[in-house]
Amino acid sequence: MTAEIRIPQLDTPEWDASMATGGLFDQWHTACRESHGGGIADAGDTDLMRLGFEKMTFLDGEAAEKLRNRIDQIADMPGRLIKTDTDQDKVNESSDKHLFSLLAKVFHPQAERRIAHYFGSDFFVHWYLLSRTHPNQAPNVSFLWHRDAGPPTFLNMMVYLNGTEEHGGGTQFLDMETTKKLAAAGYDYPPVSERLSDLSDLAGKAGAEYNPVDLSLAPGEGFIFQPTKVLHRGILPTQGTRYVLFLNLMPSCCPWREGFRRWTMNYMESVAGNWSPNHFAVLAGDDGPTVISA
Ligand SMILES: O=C(O)CCC(=O)C(=O)O
Ligand SMILES: [Fe+2]
Repeated sequence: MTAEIRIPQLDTPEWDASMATGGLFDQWHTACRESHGGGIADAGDTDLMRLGFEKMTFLDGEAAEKLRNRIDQIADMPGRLIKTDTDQDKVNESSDKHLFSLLAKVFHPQAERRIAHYFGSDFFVHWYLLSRTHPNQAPNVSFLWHRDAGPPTFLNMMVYLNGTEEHGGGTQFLDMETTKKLAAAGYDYPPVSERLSDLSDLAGKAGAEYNPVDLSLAPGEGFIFQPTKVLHRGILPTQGTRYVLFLNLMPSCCPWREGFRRWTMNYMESVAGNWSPNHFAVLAGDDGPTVISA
């Protein structure tokens, strides 16, 4: 491959610009598109492209229940449960075999096609998170309306492992158009302390629709969404624990199965703090773009 990706030194103005449009992450994406050579046009006009989020079934009920039990099982092992101040429990899956077979189920042909269509290239799983959220907690920052920071085009996936009927929680989205109107009215990337749980007043002033759908989900169903382009927020569970698998997806120059082999998937502790250029050279291998570090 001829494409060249130059990684600037961290903590320089060049690095700060790496996530801007046309910056390092976009350059990587362009190189991935080129190496893919097109040929993924059949996903058509999807909710993911039109609205910025899409509901989909990722796992069957049995697989969802198995994973939910696995979270409890890991959480019971000494030293494996990571508690946060908001009572969202997190666990790390240390078995690559388990992770790989889980991903092979989640990325069934329809899901894989949607994602490849969105990126116009292959993709890889940058990080994952297995989480348990207990009811009646004070909302943390993800449970108030926000957009995620990070490179412009990444995707997040959430797979609900137990149904919304069981826990009363969920995730709400506002589509890209509404999100744009609210940004123009001042609700763009508000500081965490100014995030709101209700945007109806602001939407009224902005001439935007405010009708976040509260979508009920069965075990194994979930969302794929553009977190930098759509306002979203978690809804805390009210009557039971909410079990969710999160995946963070980025463009890649090789298929996710190969990417899994090349890139040691991070377990994600802090979403916003995890952006780094570490994956570029690893994913590129000998056959991808040339990655040059400063
Ligand atoms: O926990 C949720 O429902 C929301 C998660 C979220 O904000 C995200 O994945 O970016
Ligand atoms: Fe988010």
